[in-house]
Amino acid sequence: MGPTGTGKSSFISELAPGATKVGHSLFSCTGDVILIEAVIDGIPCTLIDTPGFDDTEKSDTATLRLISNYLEVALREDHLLTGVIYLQRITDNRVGNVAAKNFRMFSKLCGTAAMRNVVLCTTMWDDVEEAVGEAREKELCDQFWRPMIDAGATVMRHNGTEESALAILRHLLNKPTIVLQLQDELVNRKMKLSETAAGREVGEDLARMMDAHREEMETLRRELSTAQETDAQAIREELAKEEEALRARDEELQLLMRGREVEIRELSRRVEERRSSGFWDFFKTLLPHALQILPDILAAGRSSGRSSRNGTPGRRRRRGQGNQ
Ligand SMILES: Nc1nc2c(ncn2[C@@H]2O[C@H](COP(=O)(O)OP(=O)(O)O)[C@@H](O)[C@H]2O)c(=O)[nH]1
Ligand SMILES: [Mg+2]
Repeated sequence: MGPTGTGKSSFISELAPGATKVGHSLFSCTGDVILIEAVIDGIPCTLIDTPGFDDTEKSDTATLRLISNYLEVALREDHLLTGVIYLQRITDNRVGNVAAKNFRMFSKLCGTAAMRNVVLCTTMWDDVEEAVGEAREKELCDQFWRPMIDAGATVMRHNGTEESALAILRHLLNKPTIVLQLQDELVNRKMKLSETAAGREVGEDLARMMDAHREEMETLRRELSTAQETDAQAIREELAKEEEALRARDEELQLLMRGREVEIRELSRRVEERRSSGFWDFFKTLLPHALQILPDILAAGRSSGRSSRNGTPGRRRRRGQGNQ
């Protein structure tokens, strides 16, 4: 998770080369929660790419609905999460509004109980002087990220290489699975999305923005009542813009309140479809790995009879370029 442009899809591509092109999306008609199968140290994994809460195409409500639909179905289907990675660019010289909002949403979504399975990860280290990056990282750890670190989250760096992406995955892979706060609220406590901590955050943001639009419209109406005809047209245009913005926020609020039963049913159906074609998917996922370890298996076969620790099929081998 994390704001747009922090390197989420690139991170996944390091682990599953070409994945963003061949990524298996359950959600092609609804957007951007994308599941990518990969094999890490011989363990089949699903990497989940999510949109940030700053998408130019989608409102925060739409983004939250996408993510919560996925999380709800995943828990219902017993597809539990092992870890969550939050990305932040180390090249950003301060935590701006966008990053702050994304981090707020992230913490409301995860909840403190899941923090031991969270990695707070800085990216783009190749684009910053080490000393500058270190000072920023310290500031993040001392201030912004402090509560999550205190609750058990780990801070790691990703320098854009496969090795560093793998190190982060390995840190998470063997942990016990977790249920995120949003999953617990939606599935176990049967809350509506608007009642969850993440939903309330988006709702409060919307309410604040709607108040600001109403106040601005009030001011413009007062100005209009005393304005000369020469200024009146410009004021009316501004008023129309504010009205339109207020209507858009109101629609977003309605979307936040709206039930998700139809979307959840549709998503569950697709998960079921995917499961029934699961053998082929699983086979396709394992195939590159199987080809990679084949020479080891053959070598182990040839030397069978001799004691052969070397024959352990490639557990720590790196993915070769030929697998893309
Ligand atoms: N310099 C540098 N650029 C990166 C790195 N990771 C990603 N990028 C670039 O940052 C941009 C955004 O990356 P992307 O993976 O699409 O981010 P997302 O929006 O979070 O999925 C792309 O142009 C990437 O090529 C990195 O480690 N170093
Ligand atoms: Mg992306």
